[in-house]
Amino acid sequence: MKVYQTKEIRNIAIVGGAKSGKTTLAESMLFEGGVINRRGTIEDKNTVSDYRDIELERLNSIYSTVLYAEIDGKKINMIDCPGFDDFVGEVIAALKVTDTALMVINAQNGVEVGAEISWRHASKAKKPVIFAINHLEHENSNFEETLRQMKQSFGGGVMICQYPVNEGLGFNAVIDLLQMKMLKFDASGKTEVLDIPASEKDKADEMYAAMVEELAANDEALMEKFFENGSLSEEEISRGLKLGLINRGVFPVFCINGKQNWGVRRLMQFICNTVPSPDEAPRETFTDGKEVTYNPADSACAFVFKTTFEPHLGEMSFFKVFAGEITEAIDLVNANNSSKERLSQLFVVAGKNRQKIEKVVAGDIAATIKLKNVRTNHTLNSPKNPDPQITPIVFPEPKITVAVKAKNSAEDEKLMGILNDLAKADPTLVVEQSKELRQLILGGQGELHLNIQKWLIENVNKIAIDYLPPRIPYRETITKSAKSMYRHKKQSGGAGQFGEVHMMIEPYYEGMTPQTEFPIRATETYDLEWGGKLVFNNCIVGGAIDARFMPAILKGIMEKMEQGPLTGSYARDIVVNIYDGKMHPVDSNEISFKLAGRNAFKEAFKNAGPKILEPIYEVEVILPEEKFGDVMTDLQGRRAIIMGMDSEGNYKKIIARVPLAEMNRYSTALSSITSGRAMYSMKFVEYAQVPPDVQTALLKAYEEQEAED
Ligand SMILES: Nc1nc2c(ncn2[C@@H]2O[C@H](COP(=O)(O)OP(=O)(O)O)[C@@H](O)[C@H]2O)c(=O)[nH]1
Ligand SMILES: [Mg+2]
Repeated sequence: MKVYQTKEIRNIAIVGGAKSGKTTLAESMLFEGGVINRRGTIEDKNTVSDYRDIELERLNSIYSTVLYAEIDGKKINMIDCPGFDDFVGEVIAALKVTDTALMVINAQNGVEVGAEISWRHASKAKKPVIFAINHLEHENSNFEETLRQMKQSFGGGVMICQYPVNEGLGFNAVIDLLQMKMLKFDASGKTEVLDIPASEKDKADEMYAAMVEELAANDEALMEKFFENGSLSEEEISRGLKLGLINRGVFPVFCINGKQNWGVRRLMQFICNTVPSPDEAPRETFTDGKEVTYNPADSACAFVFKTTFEPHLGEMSFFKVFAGEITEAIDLVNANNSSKERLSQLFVVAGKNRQKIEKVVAGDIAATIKLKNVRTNHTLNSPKNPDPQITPIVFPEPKITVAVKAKNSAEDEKLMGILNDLAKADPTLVVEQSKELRQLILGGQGELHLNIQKWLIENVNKIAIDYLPPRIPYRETITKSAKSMYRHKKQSGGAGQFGEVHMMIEPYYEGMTPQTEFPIRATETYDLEWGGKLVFNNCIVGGAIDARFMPAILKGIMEKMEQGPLTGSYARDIVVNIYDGKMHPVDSNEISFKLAGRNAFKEAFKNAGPKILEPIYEVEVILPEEKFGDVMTDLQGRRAIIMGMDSEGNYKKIIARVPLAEMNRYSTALSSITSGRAMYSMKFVEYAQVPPDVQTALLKAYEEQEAED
């Protein structure tokens, strides 16, 4: 393959709702781009993009696939993205390294939630967007309505560049306003370029005028020309489109049929001629705020956006070159961990097909294998300029967690290794061996996301596993003050043990006034690892307990804080005042005071109005308006407190505070209520007391569990 220069490269993320036709369009683009000489289909399980076992099994893209096509002296790098929200991490990573999003919209369904989601991410990444409308040959396809929804969801910049002539059954022609020609397609995938027929002339003229005016409105210089001449030249239109794309004022719309390969070459030509090359598009930045250069003469800088494990090859890293050139056998430094790397082999990749290449220049996308110490989000630099880091991709936090267990516990360790590899390839998976919950926790973006991992672990790695609900990280605290005393005494043969502690405990809160019943001689405040505080006051007068025993008393209390008296959960937000006690001249020692401290604390805790606290999350749900009532009812059944509501286009937003214990399987419930048209995110906000009935149930469950153990 020839070495493409920055200006000859286009990087496109193919995004949109699940099943809209992205992978099928990519297949036709590969065919037109000379990568394959026969087009596969989803149904025949032979597309280049959906080649992994799990994708063939499900007839769906699960991972993004890096592809390329060569056409008209240009190279189009494409990343075909999955459409389900569960795999949104792949979309976010793809948008990071591509310069334009190509969104596929199914004219039967209009704007689907997957399109809304991709739009949001493209907007966040400030990427130009072009639209390809397909499925126009169906009886119930509706171009006008689809367009109306697009304008409503994506704004007035949505601009028709092509419209269908004979939409519905028998569809085979579009008017191309940029060429002012009719494109007629036939079953073999051939395209005839014809003059616009008389019957379409008026409509085409009118739409053309509207398009030109919109373009002019997007740029002052063009507006002047437009007023001068009453129209724009072809060259001015092209310039206007490019400008409009770059400043996200114009979002051109094309018509395609990926399955029949209709309109695909034309779309690719538009991409070659008008879509910005990497150096023309909005620029990515380094962590210090500087923009990337794309200068091939600068020292090399590449950013890894995707890591996969390929059969027979091992770990594969996909990267975009942000400056300089990357050649085979180049030495690089990892800016994130200073490790030295040598690139052994360099590939351009189209799905499972790879082609070796000697060199790629700034703006291009390529892959390499067997790097030593590189993960997604790392920047690799020439040793001449080793430090700059590209701002990392921000992956979403997990929305759903499960506890994972190997059916055969002998395989637990192996399972941990596999999970870590999965998380390396998919940064939206989070694996944690939780000491607190005593479970191996896997977090992901939704039930489908986690089920896919289960399938992989069971079918590829051959380990049978169970998913269990994760335990809830409850906390314990007190609501009023209480006193206690405990004497630890053991005098049966040998050295004895003696320690007596009197304490008063009180609830801690920010800005509280210290108690005045006992003089506080020394105070220590501990920020607890699990949140909240412990304040430890030494109020001993007259040497009732030696200062040297204080740390032992504190240790005893800490032990009980770590395994709270009510349910064994962490305790928090407590002030302990040690105000009296007794020592024995011979038998007192640290262990005695530790035990006395622990037991006194346990006693006092019981009488101090103890309460169980549960984690509360702020949940943001975006849902179609007509499902508002159902979603609210479901939330109320989850002890939710509604904090706010809002409208976004056809969508409503609900913000609620919900106990984590009630969020189990929420993604599934929400998906079934809204037919998959809603999305949600959640983040921890605070700990709050559980209602009395919940507390009673938790205490009972703990007692039963203790009895069992
Ligand atoms: N009739 C028709 N079917 C299409 C078209 N594009 C895709 N399909 C079919 O729609 C389904 C989903 O396509 P796919 O490419 O997997 O969609 P993706 O999930 O967006 O990648 C498959 O059954 C395709 O064969 C099209 O332009 N016309
Ligand atoms: Mg797909």
